[in-house]
Amino acid sequence: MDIQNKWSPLLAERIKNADKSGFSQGNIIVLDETESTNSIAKALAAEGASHGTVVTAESQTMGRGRLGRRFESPKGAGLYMSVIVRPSFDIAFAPLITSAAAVSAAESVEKLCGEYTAVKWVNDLYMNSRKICGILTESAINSKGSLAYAVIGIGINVGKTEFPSELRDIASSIEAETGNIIDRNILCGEILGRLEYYLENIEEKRHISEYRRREMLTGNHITANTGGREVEGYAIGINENANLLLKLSDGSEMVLASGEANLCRIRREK
Ligand code: BT5
Repeated sequence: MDIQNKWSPLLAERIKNADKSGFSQGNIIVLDETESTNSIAKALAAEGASHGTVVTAESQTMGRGRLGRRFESPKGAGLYMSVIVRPSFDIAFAPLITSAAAVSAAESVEKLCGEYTAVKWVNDLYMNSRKICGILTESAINSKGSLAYAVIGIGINVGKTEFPSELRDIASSIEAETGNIIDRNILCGEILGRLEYYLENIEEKRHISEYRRREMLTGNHITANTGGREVEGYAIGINENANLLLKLSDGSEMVLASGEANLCRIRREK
């Protein structure tokens, strides 16, 4: 079946209608193919594009993850979106943007497909132990040291697709996990509404309780790479700043602000 027949195309007008909050104010750009929606959004932000501007694409040839990693973005099968935000809040709250986006995306996915959607610290969404979404926030600081803008990039695997062999056991899609084909325009609109709410309330950290509830490393032995250092420990939970709290084997506690963490499959806590 032709991809474009199976999945309804992205349309700016339909995203606008689905964005009940009006966050984007109709500033929605839909591209067919691009290198990376984050790159386009960053260029637009540097030229002065307004708060809430959204860039989406049917496919990305160089979709980016963290640390220059690649995010597979096959045509029509995913929602690849980048949102420009010009926050009024203090830069001290900037590290909370990704967790606010993760909760916005998880709640939206779950609302539309009915399947529990977990968050894996710090920037991934999982369904049935497989990654269905990754988030990449990139920000720019102005000469006064405050946040000029941030670009929140969200990639969600919506339709069933063939991933490269190295991802076959790791990645999945909403359709593969639930059988549901959801409309990416509506998903995008749902995410925008929640994103606006959680960003507006970031100083009260309104999203943190939901982030905690969905976080899947908590209560498990994990390995983490932070600042180039490998550590192993028991994930106690998430603090108010969306940091991961780790208990090490010597009984000491460690607070991880960023990094990469994975379940330690051999030593699962009973
Ligand atoms: C991420 O990085 O997962 C963040 C991905 C952000 C993508 C969005 S799409 C819109 C916007 N435009 C962009 O250019 N980027 C953003 P990270 O945590 O570093 O994970 C990357 C790793 O996820 C890769 O090394 C693979 O192992 C795996 N991966 C790659 N493509 C995937 C996919 N489609 N689904 C699930 N896992 C994937």
